[in-house]
Amino acid sequence: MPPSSSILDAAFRKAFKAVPHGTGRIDRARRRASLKVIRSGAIVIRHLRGADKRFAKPGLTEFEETLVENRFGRGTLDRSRVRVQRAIERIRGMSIEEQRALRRASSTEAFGTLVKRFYGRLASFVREVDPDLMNLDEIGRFLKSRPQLDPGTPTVVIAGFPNVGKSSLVARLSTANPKVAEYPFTTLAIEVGHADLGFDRLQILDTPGVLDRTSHHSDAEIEAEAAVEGAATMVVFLIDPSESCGYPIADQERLLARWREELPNVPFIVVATKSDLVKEPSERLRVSAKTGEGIGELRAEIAKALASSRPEPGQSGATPHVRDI
Ligand SMILES: Nc1nc2c(ncn2[C@@H]2O[C@H](COP(=O)(O)OP(=O)(O)OP(=O)(O)O)[C@@H](O)[C@H]2O)c(=O)[nH]1
Ligand SMILES: [Mg+2]
Repeated sequence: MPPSSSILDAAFRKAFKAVPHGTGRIDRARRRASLKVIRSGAIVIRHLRGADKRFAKPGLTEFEETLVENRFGRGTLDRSRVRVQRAIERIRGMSIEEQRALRRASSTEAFGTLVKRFYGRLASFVREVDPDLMNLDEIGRFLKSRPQLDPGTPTVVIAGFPNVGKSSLVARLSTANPKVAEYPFTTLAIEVGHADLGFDRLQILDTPGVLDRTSHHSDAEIEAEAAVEGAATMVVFLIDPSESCGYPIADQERLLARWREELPNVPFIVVATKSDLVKEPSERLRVSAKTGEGIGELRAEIAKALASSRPEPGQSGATPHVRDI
């Protein structure tokens, strides 16, 4: 059943029950008609506002915004919101116009015709936004199913190709206990862990592996990209030089280069993982989630990067990014 059907059903049912006061037959009939217009319009507006409420002030966090954009397409949410808001305005205007017309009319037939006309136009306005109401409902349910991030807490996103050891590292660094397995795409959705670096509580996000390609992203990859693009205070990017993950170093480096270019303001720490498997030295921090090598240094690097990305006291940069249309 399209959303408009239940909205209109509720509006017409309640409006029908309007009990007018007043003296004289014509006066009562006019008031009854007027009440039907006011009530049905108000009920529809309440429902439309309710559909938009989730997205109204204070708005989505940058992570949610990126997630919705990557998943549903750029502008989809804003277009639907604008159409619903426009429908609200039109219904409000139409209700005022119709009440004016009712005041001028003088027969019960004329009242009946005006109410019928109002109901017809109301129904067509609401049906027009059916696809938008469905969009808003779907996007709302999608966001509800995603992990809730605290936009005020610094967020370290652990990212990289599939199977490079992201979940193993997250388990070392945080309270999270993500699944680790020897095959790629074990992690399919973001998982949130918490850590304490002594001065600050952090959110540490384990993300699904991402392949370096610009189209045909899976839902898991979309989620990881949204975390990197929309939630990260900083990114810890893992490169597996042992290639035991199953992917060549060159491909992993390309993804890193692309993200760095796309996100020039986000600090990246690049880590060479599985150092217990690799003899060669590296200019990058060598870390092993297996033996614990490099974990202390990584914690210190994260703390340093966060301290330098922190805004000066008094600057407003610490407030989470929120936006409304
Ligand atoms: N030898 C060694 N193996 C590791 C290390 N870290 C992870 N592994 C192994 O690498 C495989 C993948 O580890 P995960 O932590 O699941 O990797 P991931 O990057 O989260 O994988 P996806 O979620 O599939 O993207 C598992 O078999 C781990 O045991 C390490 O430091 N040394
Ligand atoms: Mg994983």
